[in-house]
Amino acid sequence: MTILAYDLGASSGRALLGRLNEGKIEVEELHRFPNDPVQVGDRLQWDILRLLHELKQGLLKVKHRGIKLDSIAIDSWAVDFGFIGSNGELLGNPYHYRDHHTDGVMEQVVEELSASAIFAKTGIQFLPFNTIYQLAALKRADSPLLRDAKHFLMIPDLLRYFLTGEMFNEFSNATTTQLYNPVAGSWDEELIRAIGLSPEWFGKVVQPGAQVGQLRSSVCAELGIEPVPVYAVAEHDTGSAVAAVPALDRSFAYLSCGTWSLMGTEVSGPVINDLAQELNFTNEGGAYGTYRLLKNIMGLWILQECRRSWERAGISYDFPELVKLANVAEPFAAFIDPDDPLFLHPGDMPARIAEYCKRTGQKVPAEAGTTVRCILESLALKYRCVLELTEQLSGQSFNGLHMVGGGIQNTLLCQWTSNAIGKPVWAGPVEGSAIGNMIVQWIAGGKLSDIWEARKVIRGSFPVDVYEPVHHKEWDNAYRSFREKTGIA
Ligand code: ADP
Ligand code: LRH
Repeated sequence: MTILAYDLGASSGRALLGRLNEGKIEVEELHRFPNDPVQVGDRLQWDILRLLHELKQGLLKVKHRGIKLDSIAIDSWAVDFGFIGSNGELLGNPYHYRDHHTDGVMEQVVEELSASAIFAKTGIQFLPFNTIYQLAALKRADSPLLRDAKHFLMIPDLLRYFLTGEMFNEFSNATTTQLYNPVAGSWDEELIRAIGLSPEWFGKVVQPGAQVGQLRSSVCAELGIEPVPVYAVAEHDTGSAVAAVPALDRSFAYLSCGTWSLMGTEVSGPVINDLAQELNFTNEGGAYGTYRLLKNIMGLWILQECRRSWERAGISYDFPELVKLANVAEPFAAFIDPDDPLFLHPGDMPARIAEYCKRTGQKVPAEAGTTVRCILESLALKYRCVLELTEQLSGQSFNGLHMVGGGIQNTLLCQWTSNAIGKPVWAGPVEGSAIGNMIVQWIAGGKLSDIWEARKVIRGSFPVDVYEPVHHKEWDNAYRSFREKTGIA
């Protein structure tokens, strides 16, 4: 049984072939492409049609290899969306969640509706780019999009619609909107109306594992291929990544490490209480009744954006080069809180890091190596902080941390994370989201029985690199100084 998983991250997309052979998963990367947003005037938008084009390139590569697919599924980053009009066509280009049109909107909505009411209904953390605030921003700007909208689709829903002609809202992504009520098990119409939108736009919510169509005839005719069933999976990439964590214990801590760092634990129902709200944890829906009790950490976005700044200045570094420079730079010279709002939007990130360090009375990193060291050490220390909060909130103590995602190729970050938390880090697999996408397709196709069997199979199929903590005393001292400099309590 050969299946295709499309995994679209905020920095790149890929199409991976998956085969299940004698209880082992074999994965082959067929197609990889950049996912570069485009600035149009004041707006930052996704190049959604280019992404569709790349999905088709993946299908052509399958065809040219003479492979017959049993099924296909798509996962992507969360919160972003498009609207379909009455003629079935996409209205406008989806906005990027880092666009400035949401500036100040979360604060206004929270003032009007109250944070505790929104959290009680949704269990979702307050992030300024959540779908609810993006939609409220469009409403407040009297966007023409809202006049013509008939259907609301998240990014994977939208791409799936382009491929199949069928419109569904997938559950895991729907929960990230902060408009879905996980206790009621439906869109929260009251909340949708409260921000001035129409509940009719929000469609039927399907669970990961549901078959949601097949490749439409126009796509098959254009590419010269046969129809293939298309499944819904945990279409939120973080949902797929956590489904692929090769944990043996039912209670485990994870860090999905890519553009974002998502850290938390898996729970069997949403944890909606005062402490979760106070600590700003989220309860995102996952596959097979699981929820992710987690916190967003700004993650390797800061490094990606530094790299882009240096590139603009004519200096090209790849990630391994940057990691090497960090490794030989002065340790613990300066710290940032990666989650400071200063770092959310695209821009001159090295200058912002310098600004942050100046503002907090620290030595200003002067070149690439010291800047990258500051980012990676600060991330590792922030991971310790969020792991402690996860333990506090879930009432558990974890004996180590699972890391998955492209960021685990940064072995220095994995080692420093272990040093910072004083516990082992188990790193793997790199392509967590794509593999999580695949296991739901296999469970739906009857090839695997459930998520726990799937996790065992993943464990037996991919290497897990173990990092044991070293120099923990130094990191412990650094943690104190990190908290002092950044003001993190
Ligand atoms: P996303 O899915 O959010 O687009 P990925 O999971 O692909 O992100 O992870 C991308 C990040 O992984 C990059 O920003 C970079 O920091 C890190 N990375 C990728 N390749 C390497 C490498 N060879 N060495 C070190 N870090 C790497
Ligand atoms: C990671 C991710 C994360 C969301 C963010 C928008 O790719 O899906 O879980 O918070 O992107």
